Amino acid sequence: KMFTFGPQEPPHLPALPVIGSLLSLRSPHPPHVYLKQLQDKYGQTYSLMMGSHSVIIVNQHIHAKEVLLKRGKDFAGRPRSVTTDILTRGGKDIAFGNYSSTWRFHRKIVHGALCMFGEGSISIENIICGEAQSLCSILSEAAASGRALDLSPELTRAVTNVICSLCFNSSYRRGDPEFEAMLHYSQGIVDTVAKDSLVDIFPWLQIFPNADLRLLRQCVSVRDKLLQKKYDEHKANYNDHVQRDLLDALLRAKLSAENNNTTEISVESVGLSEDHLLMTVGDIFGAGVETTTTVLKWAVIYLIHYPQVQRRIQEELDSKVGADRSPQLSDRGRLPYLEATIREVLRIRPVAPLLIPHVALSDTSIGDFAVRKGTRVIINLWSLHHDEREWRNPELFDPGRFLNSEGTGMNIPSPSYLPFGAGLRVCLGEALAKMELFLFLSWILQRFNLSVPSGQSLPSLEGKFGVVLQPAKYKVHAMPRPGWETGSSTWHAE
Ligand code: HEM
Ligand code: PLO
Repeated sequence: KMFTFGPQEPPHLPALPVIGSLLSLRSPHPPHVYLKQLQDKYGQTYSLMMGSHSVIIVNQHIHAKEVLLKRGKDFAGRPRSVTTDILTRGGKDIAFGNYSSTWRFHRKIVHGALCMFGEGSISIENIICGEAQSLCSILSEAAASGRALDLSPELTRAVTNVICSLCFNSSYRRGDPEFEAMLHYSQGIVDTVAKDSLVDIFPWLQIFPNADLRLLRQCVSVRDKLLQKKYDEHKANYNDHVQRDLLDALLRAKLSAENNNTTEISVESVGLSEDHLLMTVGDIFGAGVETTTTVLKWAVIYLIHYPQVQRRIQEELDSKVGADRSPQLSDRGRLPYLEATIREVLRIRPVAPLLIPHVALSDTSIGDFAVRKGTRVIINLWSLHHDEREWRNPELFDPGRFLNSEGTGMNIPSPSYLPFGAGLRVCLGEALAKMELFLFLSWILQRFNLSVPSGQSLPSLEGKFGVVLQPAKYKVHAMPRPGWETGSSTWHAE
């Protein structure tokens, strides 16, 4: 490819000295914060070496949109890493799999399966509302006995059951041992996966490759057994005329490919091997659980820190929905303040602060900078969402910034906002996640006031960096609002 501009490379961090200084630096900051700070010295877009790989860090929205949208196809690749290869059997999934016809095909199947649920008789909305109902009953029970609750396992189970319905047409009861095992392996994976690509320049991540790899392998093997079990059950009960869930949709594609082509090789080459199916459904299941749960946990933390925000959402709910029925998806347009709050949570604590690394598939460019094929590109979403030039008081939690001046509708305050990414690699679950966030939060806030248990300090706003940015553990006191005291939550919904 010819460049019409000078073949100028982005400013580069001095390789050895930086590693040297980083080694002696025990930064208290997580990678996304530190990479944001480095732009003061090197500019908004700069490059550095991670081990033997050249990596470009993008900290501003114009370059980010060039990478994701304008030259999206040039940057649609994914790098391989030891840990993601363990998780995905060498990239046979969607999120960590490189750009290929297989990848495109699997995205299409998942997309189609998710759309199907929008219309079907058991719509996503019904599934989510069913889970919101049982979540609220558990909060009521805890409230009646005056207990403060760690919401995390309850939120996780509600969210898991939604994605479990979509993927496997199944769900978990409280205390189900398979669910407990899932909680455990998934946390082990979140704590270890995808860290290896950063560890070269962030020695304070304190990864001990062997201990971490052992934990990862062990967790992945538990997960794989669960996936295999679901797969075998579905295969045994498969019926060409009834598509119950995502796994059925994937099986149907596989079986129809097998009928058209007699050789095993062709099924492998279009990416419909058993491995590919397992890894794709594993991605959707994993992403479906960890992302939405994390956002809900952050949302509750901010609602506890900002009781005035909570009250305003409740006033909006009281006047637009009332107390005689539960919120439904069609209320979304009438609850702009809740919508604005969700957007602000996704801004201030992005689920994936560095997205997933991208790779240049050919020689290309970002702005005036030349980029060689094979270069890795990290979009620092944290920088975009906390850019002082784009956001007034970026550290301040202020849902009002997403409202128009009358407070009646939404406002886009800055183009520097990409919580779900953009372009070819845009999140596949955006619509689902938004439905869940809206319904779970509206159901909870219609019925309860959330606060910190008496005598305890406010939950930390500090995130723990990993493949998702998780909050620390905390407890909540859920107090039924007038009219929603014990028992009445089930009354109203009927
Ligand atoms: C990818 C955000 C929920 C499935 C991504 C990416 C982000 C993101 C930032 C990476 C984009 C990139 O690398 O350029 C979020 C947020 C969520 C959420 C903020 C919740 C609020 C979900 C859910 C699902 C899902 C519920 C499953 C249904 C995926 C998949 C990818 C992805 C499969 C990989 C796409 C690819 O590489 O082609 N998401 N996500 N996400 N997300 Fe989500
Ligand atoms: C979460 C732990 C699961 O056990 C496995 C898994 C699969 C897909 C991953 C997800 C984890 C974390 C969040 C990811 C998702 C794919 C897309 C999503 C990385 C590791 C995001 C936010 O990009």
